Amino acid sequence: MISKFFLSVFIFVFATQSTFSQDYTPSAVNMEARKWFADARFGLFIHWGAFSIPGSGEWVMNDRKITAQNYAQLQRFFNPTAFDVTEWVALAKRAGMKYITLVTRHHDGFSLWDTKYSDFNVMNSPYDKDIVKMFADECQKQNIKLFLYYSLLDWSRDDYPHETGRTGQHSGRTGKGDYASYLQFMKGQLTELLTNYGQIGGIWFDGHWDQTAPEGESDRSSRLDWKYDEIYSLIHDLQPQCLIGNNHHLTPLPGEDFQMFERDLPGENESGLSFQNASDHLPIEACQTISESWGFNLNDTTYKTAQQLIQYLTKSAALGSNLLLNIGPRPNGEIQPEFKERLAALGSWLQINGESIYGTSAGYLPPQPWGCLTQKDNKIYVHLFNNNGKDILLDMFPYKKITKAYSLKDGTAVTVTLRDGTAIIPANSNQYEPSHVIVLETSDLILYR
Ligand code: H79
Repeated sequence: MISKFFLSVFIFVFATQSTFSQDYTPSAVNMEARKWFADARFGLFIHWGAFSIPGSGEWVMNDRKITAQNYAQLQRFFNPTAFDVTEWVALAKRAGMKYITLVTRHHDGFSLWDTKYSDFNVMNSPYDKDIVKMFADECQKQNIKLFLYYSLLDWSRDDYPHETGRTGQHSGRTGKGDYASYLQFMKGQLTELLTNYGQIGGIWFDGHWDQTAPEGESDRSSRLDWKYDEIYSLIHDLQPQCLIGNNHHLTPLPGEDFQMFERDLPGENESGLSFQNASDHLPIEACQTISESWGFNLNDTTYKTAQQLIQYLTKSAALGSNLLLNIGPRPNGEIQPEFKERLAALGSWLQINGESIYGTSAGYLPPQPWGCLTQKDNKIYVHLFNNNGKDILLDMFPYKKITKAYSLKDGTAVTVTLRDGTAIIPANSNQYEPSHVIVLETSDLILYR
């Protein structure tokens, strides 16, 4: 259990900051930030930038084989006149989200802030405003943490080792890749991001897989030595509380503070990308889209229902994971009404049922066909998705007694019996509505796992 783990670690770990992540000992503030993060459970992912303009998703440059030179034209069109940072941040707040993870530079290389290390940035667009700064200020005002997505892969720069890259092969780059130079560039940009925008909740790296061996080769290791120890110690030296995660689909490496899964919950591999085991000691975050695509896509009109998303959030928590839910706003700065509606529904549900999500740990049983469990202190939260008119059986119930049982939304008592170590919640003749939460208050722990 994460909470138990933190408690024990807090006792033994002091603020020792190692220079190299190989022998990384997280600082006390970093441990505190991990605890905050694991309790937060729900964040907003924002994929937005120059790639939003063509309306074909954030991989458009690669997918349509656009050269870096031609793609650079998008900088002249980036002018999101309808963008209202106050409204975007408020939308996340109303949805019950505790943090925002903003794409600051995706694989196309367009930087959303005032950076001196690349001309391909928002200040050279007609919009001419530092979007990271706008988010940093507004997130502080509305008391929500800001995390920054940062791509390790770059389809536009010559010095990125594109010769060994699996993607971006139609960028028309003729200059030779030079990782020493590219690493300097990334360090410069990360230093800006961690110096000019106040406290940053975390850095979310992506793109490692671009340098891995092709499908079919058993060696999944990187062809490139990314020198993560240098990157990670720079970040932790600048902001020790800043959490580092890397979407490399591997077991977490030294220096990383959380583990992420893309379009999968821990233990699943529906995306075909999630081969890694879930960490038993780091906070975990699953990221997922509301529609199909991450970045704005005109063809993408299939939205998951509010009910599916509520249940995905619940299942994430039941597996001990956060959910980072994505929106890919329109190029003009509008957010699709379909996204807004779903976020509002999640917010309304959390208003009533938030206690069963925030600060909880995984259920003692894994998710079941009827729903799943989360736990906190002496409470077990039973999330009913669909019991199909059948009794709910909680086998190997870890407590001797159930002192109280009730519906979370209105406190109505629920009859639950405990027989031979199985708690039985009888099928309700009125059939519970989807995502109904029943609280079981317990005493006398039998086993804790
Ligand atoms: O930012 C979003 C995506 O753009 C980015 N991560 C999320 C959060 C992302 N998209 N795809 N991926 C990460 C991984 C993609 C891997 C693959 Fe491939 C691309 C599988 C097949 C093509 C490169 C080539 C890696 C394996 C083969």
